[in-house]
Amino acid sequence: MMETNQAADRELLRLQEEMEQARFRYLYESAVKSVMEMIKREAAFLETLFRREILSNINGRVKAPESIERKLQKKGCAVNLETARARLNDIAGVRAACFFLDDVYELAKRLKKQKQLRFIKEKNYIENPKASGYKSLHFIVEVPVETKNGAEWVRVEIQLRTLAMDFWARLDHRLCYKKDLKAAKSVQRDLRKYAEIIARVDVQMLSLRKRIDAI
Ligand code: 0O2
Repeated sequence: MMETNQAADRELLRLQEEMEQARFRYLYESAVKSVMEMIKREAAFLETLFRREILSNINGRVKAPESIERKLQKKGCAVNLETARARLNDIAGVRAACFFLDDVYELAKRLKKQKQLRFIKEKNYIENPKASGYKSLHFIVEVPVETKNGAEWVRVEIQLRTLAMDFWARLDHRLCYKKDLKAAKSVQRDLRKYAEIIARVDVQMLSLRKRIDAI
């Protein structure tokens, strides 16, 4: 048991060292920055077009070595950077929240027109929420990062959602996500119920905005 723990510690240490390498940091930090700038630019375009604020908040990150280790172990993969780059789609991640539901889709439409993005995969957890109640629109994209050998396409996970969905997801993340609460059925049930309540309010706020727009 002790030997297993020591081997896992060594793997994590090596992963941390690999992730500290300048080339890796440059590629993934540039990819995050580039996608964030693109989203902000497209949101600004929509703000001018619709004359209202679109983007509530946006953030980006390169996944921490401990989270990469956990995810690789969950998938039954070896813990090293090469496997992580091959098997994980979200080493680089950008999350953006819009005030209203229709703006999430408008923003997604604008992003799909970007020549600088290759769309690899789409998961619509707004239409098909996760069992937890989680709602969000996910895209796996690739974005070019300039290197001395030409452009390298780096994968980034984009999560787009409303401010209300973001509120639920952030609280869930703090309270439950990744904790083993499988036994606590009532916690799961309540979280799902609150996600549904929030979703109803989201739709009502959108129809209120449309009524106000029409006045
Ligand atoms: P963290 O800490 O947020 O980064 P894939 O290989 O893309 O098919 P993956 O990566 O499991 O499979 O993709 P999935 O399930 O589409 O999206 C995973 C991410 O969505 C998570 O990343 C969370 O950010 C978010 N997410 C999914 N389910 C929930 C949930 O129930 N609650 C909350 N709060 N967030 C959720 P990570 O790496 O798990 O976590």
